[in-house]
Amino acid sequence: MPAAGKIAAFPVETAYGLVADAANQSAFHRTSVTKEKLTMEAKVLIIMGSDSDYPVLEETAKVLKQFGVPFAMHVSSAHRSPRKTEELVSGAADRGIQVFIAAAGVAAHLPGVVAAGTTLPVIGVPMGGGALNGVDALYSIVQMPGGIPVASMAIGKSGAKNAGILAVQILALSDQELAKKLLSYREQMAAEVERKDRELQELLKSV
Ligand code: AIR
Repeated sequence: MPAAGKIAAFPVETAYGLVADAANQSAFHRTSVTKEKLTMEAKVLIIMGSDSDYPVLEETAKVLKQFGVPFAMHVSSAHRSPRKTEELVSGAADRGIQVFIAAAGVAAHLPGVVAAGTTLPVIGVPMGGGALNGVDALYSIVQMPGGIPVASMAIGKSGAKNAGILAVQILALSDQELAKKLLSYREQMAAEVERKDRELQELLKSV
C-alpha cells in the first residue's frame, strides 16, 4: 500500500509529532511507535456530525475492532465545522485511509460533502431521531446526484453495523486474511440461526 509506505518513511520526529496529534484529538488510531519502526495505519476514517451520534457509531467501531481493521474516528460537521471536515478528507488517502464512513442526522450532508472531496469509497449512515426519525437523514444521504456516489446504509444501529461490515468487504478485495474472516463471520451467523431454529422447534413441542 503506497500511502502507508509514505507514512512509514517519515522521519521519526515527525512520526512522534503525528502520534501526539492523534492522541490529542482522541483519535482511535492503532499506533505503535518505536525508534526503529512506525506503524500508524488507520485504513478506515469514520466521521460523525456530532458526538451525540457516537452511541450509534459504536456499532461500527465494534465491527472494525472484531475484524482487526485499524480505524480513526472524528467528530466534524459539514455545517458547523466545514473547514475541519475538508481538512480531514483532503489528506486522508495520503495517510493510508482506504474507506470513509460518514454519519449524520437530520439534514445529513456530511457523507455527500466527504464524497465530494475524495475518490475513495464513502459509506453513509443516517442517524435516527429528530422530528422525522431519521427519514430526513436517509433521504439526504441516499439521494446523491449522479457522479458523486455515497453507499447509504439503513437508519441507526443496523446501518452503523453494516457500514463497518461493508468497509471490511471493500478492504477484503485486496486482503485474503480479511476475506477469510468474512467467510467465517457468515458461517457463524448461519450456525447461530440454526441454533435458534433448533431451540424454537424444542419450544414448539411444549406448546
Ligand atoms: N449534524 C451536525 N451538523 C450537521 C448535521 N446534520 C447532525 C449530527 C446529529 C444531529 O445533527 O450528525 O445527528 C444533532 O446534532 P447535535 O449536536 O445537536 O446533537
